Amino acid sequence: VQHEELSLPLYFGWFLLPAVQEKIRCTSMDFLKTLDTLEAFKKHLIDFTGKAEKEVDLEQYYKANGTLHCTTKFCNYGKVEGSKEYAQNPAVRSAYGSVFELSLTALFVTPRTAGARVSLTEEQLLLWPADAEKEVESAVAAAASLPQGSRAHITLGCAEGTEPVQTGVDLLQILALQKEGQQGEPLEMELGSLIYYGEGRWMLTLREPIAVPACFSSFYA
Ligand code: 2AM
Repeated sequence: VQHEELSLPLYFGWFLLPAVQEKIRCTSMDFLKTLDTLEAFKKHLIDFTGKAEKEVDLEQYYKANGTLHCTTKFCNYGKVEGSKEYAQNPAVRSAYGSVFELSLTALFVTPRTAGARVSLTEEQLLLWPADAEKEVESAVAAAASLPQGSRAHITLGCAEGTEPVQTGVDLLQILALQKEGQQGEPLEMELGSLIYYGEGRWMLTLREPIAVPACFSSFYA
């Protein structure tokens, strides 16, 4: 039994194929560069800096961490509840190693994280843990009532001292605000429409979703 537990990974997820990693990093950098120069963004700079008049270079602000991926189940080598059940789920076992097409439908930033929203298909939702949205209930009251898969995302970068797990929480928070109908004037940009949700939270809904091939697998080291 102990042996089985040792074989569980740090997490399961979809890993972007090498050829698209670079493309998504570029798209992300372009977005940050554009955001940084917008008057609307500059008006709310204090959300990021804590001080008026201070500048921020968004391209330097977020630190990338490793291979771009969309986590499905965080297992922490079996320490997380439901890890073993997830690994043994027939849907998970049969999908393991195959390539899926993920659809990126929005880009978002907060003073803590930068990420891309992933909109999962019915087939992809079979690999999504039932409790993923409820896990963060305490952090985001309304998140519990968001549809399954709402938390799906790719972390593009984290501010100094922020752990990547925060990206999904930030996304759920924005979606909860969206659901409550709290949105300002959308700013129409080349890639889509940008909305400010207060407290440094910005989301760009893409006019054309970006399709990326990604391999369903797991990460150990
Ligand atoms: P991410 O999915 O938001 O990027 C290793 O830390 C990976 O597992 C990261 O990709 C990270 O966040 C994700 N992760 C870490 N802790 C987690 C948790 N408690 N729940 C879900 N995902 C987690």
